[in-house]
Amino acid sequence: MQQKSVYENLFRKGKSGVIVLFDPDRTPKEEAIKKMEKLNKNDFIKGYFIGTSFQMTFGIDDYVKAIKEHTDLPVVMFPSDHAQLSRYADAMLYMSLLSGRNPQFLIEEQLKMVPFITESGIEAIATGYILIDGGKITSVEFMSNTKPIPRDKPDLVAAHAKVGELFGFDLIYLEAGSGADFHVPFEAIKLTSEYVNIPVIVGGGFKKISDIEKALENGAMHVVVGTQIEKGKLFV
Ligand code: 1GP
Repeated sequence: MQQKSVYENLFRKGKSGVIVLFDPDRTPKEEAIKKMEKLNKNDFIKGYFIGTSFQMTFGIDDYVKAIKEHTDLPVVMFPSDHAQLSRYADAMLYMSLLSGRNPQFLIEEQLKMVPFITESGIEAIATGYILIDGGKITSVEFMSNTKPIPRDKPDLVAAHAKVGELFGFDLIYLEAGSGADFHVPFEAIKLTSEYVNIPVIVGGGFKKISDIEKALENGAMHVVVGTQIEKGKLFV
C-alpha cells in the first residue's frame, strides 16, 4: 500500500489554512514565483495546487518544477484530465466528479491516469470532487458538461460527500468553480464536515479573509484560493 505522506501532513495532521491555486495559463511561472516570495512567508498558506479546467499552453512539467524549486510547502497537481499530469509534483488529487453524471469525469479520465500513477509512483489522493452552483457557469461546469448541485441543497451536497467516504476516498473537495460569484454556502460546508469522517476542503469564489476564516470555522480543513491571488488582491 502506498504511503500517503502529503495527505497525512497536509490534510489530516496539519493546521487549517489556505491552499494557493496556480493556473498555468493565468499566472505564468515568472509571475507565480514572484508572488511566492510573499506567499511562502505567510503562515496561513499551507501548500500549492496546480491545475486548470482547460489548459491552453502545452505541457506542465516546467511549471511544476519551477514552483517546486521555490517552496518547501507541498505542491499538488489538481488535474482536469489525464493530459494534465506531472511527476514532479509531490502528490496529485485523483478526483472523481461525484456531483456529475458524466462517465468521463466519474471513471474514464481516472482510468487513463492509471499508467501514469503506477509508473511515476506519485502519491494519488483519492478525492470526491463536488460542484456546487456558484452563481454563474464556470469553466469546470462547462468543460465537465455536468450540472452543479443547487446552492440551497446542503443535504444533497453532504449526501454526495458521504458516497465518497463510503467508497473509501481520502478527501472531499467542495467546489463552486474558479471565479465563481459566490463561494460554497457555509451551511453546506458545515453539514458536510459533520456528516463525513474524512477531511473536507472548499474552493471557488472566496474573496475575503473573513469568509475564508468562516469556512474554516464551519469545518473546512483548507480553503483553496486562486483568482484573488492571481489578481493580487489577497495575500500578495
Ligand atoms: C478553483 O477552487 C478553486 O478550483 C479556486 O477558485 O479561483 O475562485 O479562487 P478561485
